[in-house]
Amino acid sequence: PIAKATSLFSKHTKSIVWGMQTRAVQGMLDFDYVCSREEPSVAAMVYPFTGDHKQKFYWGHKEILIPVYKNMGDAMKKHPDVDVLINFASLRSAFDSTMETMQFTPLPSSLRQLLVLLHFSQDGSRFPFVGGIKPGCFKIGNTGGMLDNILASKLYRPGSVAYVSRSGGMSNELNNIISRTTDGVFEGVAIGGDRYPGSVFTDHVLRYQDTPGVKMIVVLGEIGGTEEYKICQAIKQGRITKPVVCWCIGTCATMFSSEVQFGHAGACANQASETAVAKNKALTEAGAFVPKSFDELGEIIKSVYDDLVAKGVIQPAEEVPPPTVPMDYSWARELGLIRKPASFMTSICDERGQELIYAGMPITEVFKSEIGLGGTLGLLWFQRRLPRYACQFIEMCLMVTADHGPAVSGAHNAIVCARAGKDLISSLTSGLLTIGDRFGGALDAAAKQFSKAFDSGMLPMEFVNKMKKDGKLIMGIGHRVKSINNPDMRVQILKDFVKQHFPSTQLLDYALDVEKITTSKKPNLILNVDGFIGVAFVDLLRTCGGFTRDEADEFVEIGALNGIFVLGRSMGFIGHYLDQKRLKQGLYRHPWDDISYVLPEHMSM
Ligand code: Q5B
Repeated sequence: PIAKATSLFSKHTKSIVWGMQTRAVQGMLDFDYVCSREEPSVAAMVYPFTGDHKQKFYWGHKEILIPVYKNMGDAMKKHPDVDVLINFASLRSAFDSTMETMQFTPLPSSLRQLLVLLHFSQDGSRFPFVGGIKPGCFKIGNTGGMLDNILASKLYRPGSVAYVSRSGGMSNELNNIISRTTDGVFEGVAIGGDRYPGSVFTDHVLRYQDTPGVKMIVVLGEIGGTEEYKICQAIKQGRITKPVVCWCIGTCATMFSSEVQFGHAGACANQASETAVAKNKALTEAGAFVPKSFDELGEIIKSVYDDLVAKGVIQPAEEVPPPTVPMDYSWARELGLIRKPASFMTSICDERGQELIYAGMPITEVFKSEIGLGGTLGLLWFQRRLPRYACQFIEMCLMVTADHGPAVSGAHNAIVCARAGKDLISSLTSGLLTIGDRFGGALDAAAKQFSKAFDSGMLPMEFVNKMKKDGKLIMGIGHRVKSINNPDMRVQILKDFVKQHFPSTQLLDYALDVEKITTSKKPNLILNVDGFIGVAFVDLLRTCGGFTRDEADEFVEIGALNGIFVLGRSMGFIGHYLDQKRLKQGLYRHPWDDISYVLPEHMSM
C-alpha cells in the first residue's frame, strides 16, 4: 500500500513519458541537470502515432537523444530500469495507456500509486492536472514551471518542508512561499481537484510523517470533501507528530447565499462540515498551525520553521549554487536578454497573430470591404489599398491574360509536359518557364522602354527610329496573329476601361502614337496585350495617388508587371493540364514531317 512507500522518487528514478511532450521532457531534463543528477530522469518516450525514432534534447550544454517507441511493450523491454510512467494521454486514451502500462513490471504494482503520480491531460477542464516534485531528485512533467522558477524556488536541492495540495497551480505558489520562508521544499505533491482523486491528503501526509528528511508538513486543502478531517484525526491520535501547517482555501464561500462550485470538480461544500471555514476550525482544534487567512500562510510557515531551527530539529544546509543551464534562445529573446539580426525581413503578410494580416489589413477587413482579387493583389504586391477602379483593372488584366489557346509557347509546353505524365505543378512551371521577352514577359521591358523615351521628351517617331538604329525590338509591340486587320479584343476591352476610369493615360497615349507609326510599317506591329498592360500600369502607378513617383518607378524597375501575366496565364496553364488529363491524352511526340532535318553533309576525311 502507498502509505508504506515513504519515498516515491529518488535521484535514480527513471521514467517513460507517454505522449510527444517535448517541452515537458526538456523541462524535466533541465531540472535533472540543475539537481546534478548523474543521468536523465526520462529514459524513453512512447508515442503510438509515429514509428520508433529518437528525439534530440539538451542535457546541460550537450545534446542527447532519447528513444521514442511506438509501443509501450518495446519501451518497457528496452528500459527495464524505469519505475515511473508520466502519462500525458488525453482523457480519451489515458485509461487504456495506463492499463497497458500496468501489465509490465517493475512499474509500481499499486494502481493508486501510479495514478497519484502520473495523470496529466491536455483537456484541463475535464481532467485536472496533477503534479509532483522532489527537489534534487525528480519532477513530474511541467510541475514547478520553467527553469527560472525552479531556480528562484530553489527546487534543485531538498529542504525540510513537504507539502501536499490539491491544485497544481497553487503548488507553484507553495514552492514560492516555502522557498522564501524556510530552507525549502523536500517534496511536493498536487493530488488534483477531482472529487475522487487518485490519492488523498493523508496518503502523503503519513508518508511525510514517516520520511526522516521531512521536518514539517504543509497542507493546502480546499472547500469540498472531508479528507482534512482525517489529518485532524491522525494528529489527535499521535500518528502525525511533525508540525502541520494547513489552510483550506474557499473561506469566501460564506459570502455567497447559495453553495458555490469553485474551479475544481471537488471544490463544493455539500454539507456544513465540507466548508473551508469548518475544516480550518477543526484543524486548529486538532493542533495544526492554521493561519487567519491565506495571506498569513507564509508567516505561519516561517514561524514554525524558525522554531524548528531554534530547537535544532532543522540545521539548514550550506547553499551550493546549482550548475548553470544555458537559457533557451527563444526564452532569452522573450525576456529581451539577447538580440540577433533577423535573417529574413518581410513587410507584406503577418500570420502570427489571431488574424492573418495582408499589408496591415486584417483578412476579415479584406472581405468586409470587398476589395476582391485585385485589391488583395494590390495589398500583397504594392502594399497599398488601391482605388476600386485600379482593383477592377487588375482583375481585368488577369482575366484577359488568363489564356490564349493551346498554340502559344507556354500552353504548348504545359500540354506536352502533362502528356508526358507529369503532375500539375511540373506542367504549370514548364509553361511558366517559357514566359519571357518574346512571349508574355514583355510588360516590364515595355513599361521601361516607353517611359524612358517619354520622360526624356523623345517624340514617338524619334523613339521608333532610335530603336531601329540600335537594332532593338520595341517591347510590347508586335504580335504573331493579331494586327490592325485582326484587332486584339483583349486590348480593346482594357483600352475602353482605362480611358474611362484612369485619371491620366499619358504614357498609354504615347504608346498608341508609337503604334500608329509601327503599324504603318507592318500591320502586325500593334501595341500588344503585354505592351498595353505595361504602359497602362505605369499610368496607374504614377497617377492613382497611392505612390510617389520614386515608388512607382521602383515597381517597374524591380519587375512587378510581368507578374500580372504570370499570374493570369497560370490559370490557363492549369486549365490545359486538367484538360489533357481529362481527355486522357497520351505521350506527345512531335511528327517527323513537321521537323526539317538539316544535318551537315557527311564529310570524308
Ligand atoms: N518587328 C511578338 O514577332 C513578336 C518588332 C519589330 C520593332 C518590334 C515580336 C516581338 C516584342 C516582344 C513582345 C509579347 C515575337 C508579345 C504575347 C502574348 C500572347 C501571345 C500570342 C498571348 C512577334 C517581323 C518584322 C521584322 C521585325 C519587326 C517585330 N517586332 N520591330 N519592334 N517589337 N515583339 N512580346 O510576328 O524589317 O521585316 O526584319 O518580339 O512584345 O506574347 O497570343 O501569341 O496572349 O499568349 O514573329 O498574345 O513582335 O515578327 O520577328 O518576324 O518580325 O517586324 O524587326 O522587321 P513576329 P518578326 P523586318 S504578346
